[in-house]
Amino acid sequence: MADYLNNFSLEGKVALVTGASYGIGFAIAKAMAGAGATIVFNDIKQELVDKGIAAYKEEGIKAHGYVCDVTDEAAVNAMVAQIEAEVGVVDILVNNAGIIKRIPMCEMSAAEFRQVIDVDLNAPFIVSKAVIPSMIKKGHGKIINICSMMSELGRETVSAYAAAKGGLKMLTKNIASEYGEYNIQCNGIGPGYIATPQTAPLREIQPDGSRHPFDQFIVSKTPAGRWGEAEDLGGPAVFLASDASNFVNGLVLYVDGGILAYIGKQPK
Ligand code: NAP
Ligand code: GCO
Ligand code: CA
Repeated sequence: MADYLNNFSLEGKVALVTGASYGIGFAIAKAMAGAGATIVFNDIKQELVDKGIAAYKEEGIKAHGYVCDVTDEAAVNAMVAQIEAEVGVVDILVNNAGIIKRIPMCEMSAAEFRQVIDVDLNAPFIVSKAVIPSMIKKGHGKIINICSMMSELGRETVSAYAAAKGGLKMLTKNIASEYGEYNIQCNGIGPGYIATPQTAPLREIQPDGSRHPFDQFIVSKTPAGRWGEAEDLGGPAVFLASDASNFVNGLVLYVDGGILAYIGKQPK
């Protein structure tokens, strides 16, 4: 039994998790470190990279942090070259960095729409393009794109984000199609509603002390009856980063407590 678990080991592998100073990226990186991976992460600001390195250290993880805006192709290429020189070739890429703007579509400017597409869709293209050549040379690679419920469903005010995450689902399938022959597997993880800074506005306690209406709505839409924790994504990420998933390619694995399977609880 124990021997079989070696298929889930990430010993000797270098994992780059973008935007992983905190939140989902941090939790995924922590799980991958627990499976033996060397962790590399980036963030836009040095202060956040420093905070991230300290947070990883507190978890007993010696992470390598780089300042890089993932939408800047030149900066990404320079960062990947630096990682290869200082840490090693990237075996596992997690395209995690992302933003959301919650604005009614007809009130959203084209610039705001483009900004979300830039971070949530263009950047995964840029970073994947930067690491694939070395993965081909090395004879293996894993790319995990952090998709969303909005890769499948829409809702008011998140048009740019849904368009980006829907596109990211198809970019995942296309990378899988185009590079599968080089033993590169590209899959997605579609988190449900996870308690991180990104969703904090949806969970704010109301002035009367009640829970945010959206908070109550999501709990009613989730069979698990709770928000996800970032740590809920660690196991699925380790699976998709390991040899245990070498014949899984082009999948988006939804880690949503059952939201996509459920029509929702009848209001009382
Ligand atoms: P978060 O708390 O807002 O963290 C996002 C991270 O990405 C931050 O470290 C942020 O750094 C970084 N980032 C943003 N833009 C960047 C850029 N241009 N270059 C480099 N780093 C950048 O979000 P999260 O909840 O952890 O979400 C992480 C991923 O999961 C995102 O792709 C999100 O869309 C996705 N997701 C989240 C949920 C959820 O319910 N939370 C569900 C499904 C999918 P700064 O702080 O410097 O901006
Ligand atoms: C929102 C939320 C969602 C989550 C996530 C769900 O405003 O609806 O932020 O988009 O972040 O993407 O999977
Ligand atoms: Ca942020």
